[in-house]
Amino acid sequence: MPDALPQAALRDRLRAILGPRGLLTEPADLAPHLTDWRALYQGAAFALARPATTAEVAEVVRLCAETGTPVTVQGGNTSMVGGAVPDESGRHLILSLGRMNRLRDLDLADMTMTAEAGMVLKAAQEAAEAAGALFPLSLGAEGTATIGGVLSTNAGGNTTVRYGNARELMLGLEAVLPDGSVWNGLRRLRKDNTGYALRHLLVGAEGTLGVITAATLRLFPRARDTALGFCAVADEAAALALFRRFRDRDESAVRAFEYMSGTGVDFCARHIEGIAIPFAAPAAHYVLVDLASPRPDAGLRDLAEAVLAEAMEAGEVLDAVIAESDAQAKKLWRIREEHPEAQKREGASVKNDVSVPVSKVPEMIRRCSAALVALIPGSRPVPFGHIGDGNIHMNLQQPEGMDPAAFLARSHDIMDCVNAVVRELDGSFSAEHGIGRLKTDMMAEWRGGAELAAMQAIKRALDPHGILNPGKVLP
Ligand code: 2HG
Ligand code: ZN
Repeated sequence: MPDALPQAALRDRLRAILGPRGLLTEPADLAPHLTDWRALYQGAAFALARPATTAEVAEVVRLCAETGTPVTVQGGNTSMVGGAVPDESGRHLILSLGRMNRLRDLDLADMTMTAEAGMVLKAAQEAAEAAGALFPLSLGAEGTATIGGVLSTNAGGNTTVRYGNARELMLGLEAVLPDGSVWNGLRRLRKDNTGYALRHLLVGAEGTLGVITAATLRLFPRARDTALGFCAVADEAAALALFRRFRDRDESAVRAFEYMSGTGVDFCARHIEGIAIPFAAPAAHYVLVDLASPRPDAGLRDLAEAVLAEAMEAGEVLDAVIAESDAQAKKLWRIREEHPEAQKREGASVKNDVSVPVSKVPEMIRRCSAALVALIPGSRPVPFGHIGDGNIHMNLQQPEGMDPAAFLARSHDIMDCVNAVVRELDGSFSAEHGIGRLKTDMMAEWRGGAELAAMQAIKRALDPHGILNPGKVLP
């Protein structure tokens, strides 16, 4: 067993490793790192370590392993499931990768870039763009979320339908393992079958198996032709039918395909400045289709017009606008991206980040919505999200006038209600936000038996003292 040290002595040792800029202990400095974006948790920590190099991360983790000190690893702290905040014990050290934000390398011949874990996703996109390439991972929190965070959670977002999740965009990793050893796996190989793929174990492990310090990422040719349509559609099935029309015509051009309910779009128009519904009459269901191609002559606007005309003829699309400029496209995207903020402003809500096979999305939305309203009369389902990859945020807004605390007290009933339907439809209870702290109690039921036993064995083997992100992912 490790030898525990009093916290004052630990702080001194950490300060010796990190210097005064690298270790914060004042309550005001710690405060923003102790709670999550949703304010579900209020944790405590005895210090915040901000290493500037991989060697410093290694020394900090080694010290924590020797002293049995629990470590909460934090990137941009945008987790929706309490994945980046410590528990309430006050025993945790928060390890923030924010200062490790350099671009180490970008290679247009290999179409790769190597970024440190603390680089903000938007900065990574911009670095690729400045070099004339594309790093396609895109999500609402991209202005804050970091490369280490999006890899640790295998983030999805808006472009999964075309480019896959974070895992598919990663070729190699550098990480500090739970004993403080440094693993340099920053290989940029397309083929590398040399034993267990450690890199894939760390992606999606939510910092429980190692601290990702840098990653080699795939780049793509940038878009030279784009078209964006925002459509009112007849129902959920029509939304899916429209997706299939675009996919059948040119799958490679569909960069994003997003669904929104009338309720969510109304919330955005009501609460977010600058957002208006682009149609004369509001609808009950909307779709955003974003097309992109590296070919300047791809004719995507013509494609969008032709497909939308066919879908109107078939009664699937009721009304549609195609953006006339990049500025208008951005404005239409905001209607989708501001859903989380609009839900926050409307009052209390419970999130259900679920996925089902794409073909079953309409049934899932209809059945969950009916079951939720039966469970809590007056509550308002707000399904939205990535219908093109089967991941819908099957969220529920509190009834108007209900006490928010009373509504949130029903969170687990609400999640169970959605999960029961999702399970029958062969789906998953967590599609892209991960398990964090919020969903550990669901793991035994959904992943129990051989699968969970294997995960626990891996955790024990790599982190025998359980110092990295204890209380996250595994029950
Ligand atoms: C999104 O797609 C995020 O905007 C957040 O995954 C979803 O707020 C949510 O439920
Ligand atoms: Zn999402």
